[in-house]
Amino acid sequence: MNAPTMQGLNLNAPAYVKNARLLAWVADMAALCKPDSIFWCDGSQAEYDQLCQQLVNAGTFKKLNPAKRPGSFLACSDPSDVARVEDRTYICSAQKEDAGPTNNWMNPADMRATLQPLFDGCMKGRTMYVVPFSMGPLGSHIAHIGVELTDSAYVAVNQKLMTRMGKAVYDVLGVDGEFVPCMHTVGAPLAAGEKDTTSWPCNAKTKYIVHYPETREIWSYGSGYGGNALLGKKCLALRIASTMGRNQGWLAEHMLILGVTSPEGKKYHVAGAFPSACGKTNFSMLVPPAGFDGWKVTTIGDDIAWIKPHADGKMYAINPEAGYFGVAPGTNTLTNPNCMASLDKDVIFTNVALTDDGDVWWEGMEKDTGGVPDHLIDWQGKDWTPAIAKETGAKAAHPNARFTVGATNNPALDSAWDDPAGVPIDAFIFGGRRSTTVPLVTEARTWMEGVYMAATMGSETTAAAFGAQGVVRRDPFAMLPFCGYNMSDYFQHWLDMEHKLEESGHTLPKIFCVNWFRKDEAGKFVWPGYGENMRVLKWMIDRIEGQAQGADTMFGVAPQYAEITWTGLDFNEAQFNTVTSIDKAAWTEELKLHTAHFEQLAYHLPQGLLDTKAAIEKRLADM
Ligand code: OXD
Ligand code: MN
Repeated sequence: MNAPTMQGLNLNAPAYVKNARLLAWVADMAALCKPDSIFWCDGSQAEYDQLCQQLVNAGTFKKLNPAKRPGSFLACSDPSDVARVEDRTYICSAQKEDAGPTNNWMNPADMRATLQPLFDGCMKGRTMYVVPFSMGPLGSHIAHIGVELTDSAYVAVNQKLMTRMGKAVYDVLGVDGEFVPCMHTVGAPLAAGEKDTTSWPCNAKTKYIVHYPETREIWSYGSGYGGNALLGKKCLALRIASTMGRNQGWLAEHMLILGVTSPEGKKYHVAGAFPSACGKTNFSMLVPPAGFDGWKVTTIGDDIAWIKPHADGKMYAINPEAGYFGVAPGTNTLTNPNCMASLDKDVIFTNVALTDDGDVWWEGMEKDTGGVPDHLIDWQGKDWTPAIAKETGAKAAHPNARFTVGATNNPALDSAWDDPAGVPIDAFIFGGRRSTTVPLVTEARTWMEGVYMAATMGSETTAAAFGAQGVVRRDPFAMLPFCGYNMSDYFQHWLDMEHKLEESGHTLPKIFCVNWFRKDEAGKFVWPGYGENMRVLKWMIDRIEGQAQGADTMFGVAPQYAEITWTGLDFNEAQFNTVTSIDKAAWTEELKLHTAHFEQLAYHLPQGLLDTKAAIEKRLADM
């Protein structure tokens, strides 16, 4: 096919790009955004190296010392562009009720009218990169294709690590295959002859992260950071995919997926939903502690799961991503040795600090090195010393600083991580960050009770999103910022799964609710967390195998002290009671918050959840 041309700009599409709709869309978008040139990414290593060098030349990347961190780079963003912008994120469905009360909404026509002038000429003076990617193993029946048009080379190279990106996608796409069009611009056009005065162009004033679920389009304006810009992740794999899953009978979830293999060689798979920056990456790469000889935990994914019921009676999950975009601060060889090993080479770091010998550093690394460096360049390019930090409180790394790394760097990568069929899920885990109230672990007695636990999950907010931190907000299924449709309809979709699965004789995964973050009266975490979470995972497996009796509580079945494997950990029964206790007064207050939460979600709220709440209230009253 001949490459279409417009306004003197030749599309120059490679001959292997044969999808008519894609070619027409790229031509339309180029006519709208008016880039100086178009670059068709093929996903090769040579191309990655070339773009990284270009980013070094532009000052966006600093090449790290190859003796310390081979193949790795540091980018530091504009201080206004450091996290997802939830208040600028929109679900533009035709009907407001379909976006629901938890999403920002504007009707599609108004939003298109708002965005049109912003995108008109937005790429002037820049290159438009055409980035084809597959979310999920190429050609898997669970996978979907997206194509991102972006004026950010930083986005293109990050997409190479985070997705299956490149030429092979066009083979799957063929002449008339489906793809999700993802438009992205940093929103900083250059006048003729003008050069960038910053190494992180973005639009400090105007940002829009927009989804049209009915037409499956994503339009992102003004930010170059993370989930705002790497559109395969939160925008496609969660917001757009959740609406696709609802229509097609599957689930797109904010969940890690891990494999656990017992010393006898029996393998289990669990999927776990936790709000952003609550340790999903750590949990997915967990190293079993002392006392667990022969147990193995392997990673399938650290952030997102796409889950489909299968004819063999099980739910199968794939990780749509191919890399990790994880929070760096707090990561060290004690909290996550597999992650630290993954970061040895071929990493893009964003907003961490630079050491004097050309390596990276972030808060938490001192636990490995036995102290903090005497001098660093902080994420904003300023000198940083322990004395400055003491005086000003300045962090060397931004609390939401990130690493981007391909999954194949992970020494604990599961052998089935790239299996197009996915892995069968034995249990779902839901967990928030709660310093009080919610016990260490309970198992739902029924699917309905599990959906209730997930639907009412609360969490103290973190730096992953712009805004106040440490405030408890309801984060149902850890999907609050990521559900692409009405949250109550989403609950119903989960409830419908039970019947769909039962009708066809399926085995439902068990559902557990966890909280690693209970604090004592002195404000200290009581549960050691990290690798020690294996003890909780083992109890779950014992429950799956019918080998732990548990104890009935008003909020599910809890472990008895003697049912947890304690070998290698000094954790007495009093401490156990502190993290597992159910306090009547605290739960009376908690249930008031559930009431308020359900009032907000009243439209289409499944009656079964209200009935479950009434049953919990009754059990609480009887306590
Ligand atoms: C993430 C997030 O980046 O949840 O994974 O914010
Ligand atoms: Mn996430």
